[in-house]
Amino acid sequence: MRLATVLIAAAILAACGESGAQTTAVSGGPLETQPANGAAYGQKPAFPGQTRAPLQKLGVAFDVVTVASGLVDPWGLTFLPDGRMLVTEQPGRLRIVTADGKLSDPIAGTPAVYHEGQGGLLDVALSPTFATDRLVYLSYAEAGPDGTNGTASGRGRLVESGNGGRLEGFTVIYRQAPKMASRLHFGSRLVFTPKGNLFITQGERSIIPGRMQAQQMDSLLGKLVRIRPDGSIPPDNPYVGKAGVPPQIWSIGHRNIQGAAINPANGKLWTIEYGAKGGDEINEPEPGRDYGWPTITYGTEYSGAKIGEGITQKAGMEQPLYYWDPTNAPSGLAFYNANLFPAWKDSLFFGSHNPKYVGRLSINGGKITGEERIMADFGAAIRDVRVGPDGAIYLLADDPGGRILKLVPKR
Ligand SMILES: [Ca+2]
Repeated sequence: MRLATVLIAAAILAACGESGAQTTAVSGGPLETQPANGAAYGQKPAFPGQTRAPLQKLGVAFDVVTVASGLVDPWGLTFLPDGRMLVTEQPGRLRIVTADGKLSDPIAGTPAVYHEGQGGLLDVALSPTFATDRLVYLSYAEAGPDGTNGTASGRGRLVESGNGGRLEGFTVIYRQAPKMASRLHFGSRLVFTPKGNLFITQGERSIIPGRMQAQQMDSLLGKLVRIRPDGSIPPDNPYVGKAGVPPQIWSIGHRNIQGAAINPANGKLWTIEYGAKGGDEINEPEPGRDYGWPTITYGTEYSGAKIGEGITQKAGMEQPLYYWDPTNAPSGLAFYNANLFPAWKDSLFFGSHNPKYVGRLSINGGKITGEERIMADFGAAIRDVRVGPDGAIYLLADDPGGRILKLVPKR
């Protein structure tokens, strides 16, 4: 009976789908069939459809093309106006990559990074007015005194020369505080809003003193922040003028956000957040809201122990739009709205590290209505997912090949 209902729903979805309905959705029970870690503590979703969406195989045929290789731990990718790419390598290098895969020399003038554990050079983004200002924004892990470190962001003007170039006048525009001695949970993605403000995602540093600060208003740990491009504070940020609260804060209670993108349907930021053993989440973070970590969360500690009181709901704390248990270890997030793959319109893609695949989610009315795994047999952990100007999906493979891959329609 339940299966029949789902199949009817899928048929209606397919019938109502956009012009691109050249494929037939195959749908059924949930994609995820493994037991949830949180089941040991009686965890249940807060609303129907919050987890374990129906498997929805669109059957889109694609080829995986290797665009470039030889990068070391590529982490972030963005496109220059002429179709070339800027790519970060976690050890601390920024390179220009041509559409046919030639790597430039490392761009000079980038900041020194703390390259241990999950630290290093992380995301890269272009100024919304790059055509005139040539500004390139970076996020990275930065060393501090006494073995401490933390997430930072800065910008410099790209000047090309020879087989590379430099970032001129690199200036720090944001520093997470306090810095902590930890190798983990730096975030970090950079996303400009349609109005030109800059979201910086980050983490809570993983160690317990950092984790507990995700709920502490005088700390930037475990917070999503929003600034103006020069580092100043947007006057409509939710905590402007609140004594003792850093005015960069947008929302609180986050664990480690390594994927973020603007939803073209409503212009709002969506984030994908790394959970512990289960509890990876998708959120649409609203200003001044508390996303719960570590007070409420799905899943468990890596040990299997409960996290805090083991609760998943609390008044004043927000529920994720969607969550996974068991985990997928997500990084990179991209809405697909291009024409190269009509059937993938209105899908959300993310990279997964464990297991290794590219996730595709169907979105309908702001809800996750279907889920499939593509490239599950490919064997590469995916660090970043972007949609290119050509409508292809570009992936950074976090594997020994250090590859930029792109998905194009099967020939
Ligand atoms: Ca949460």
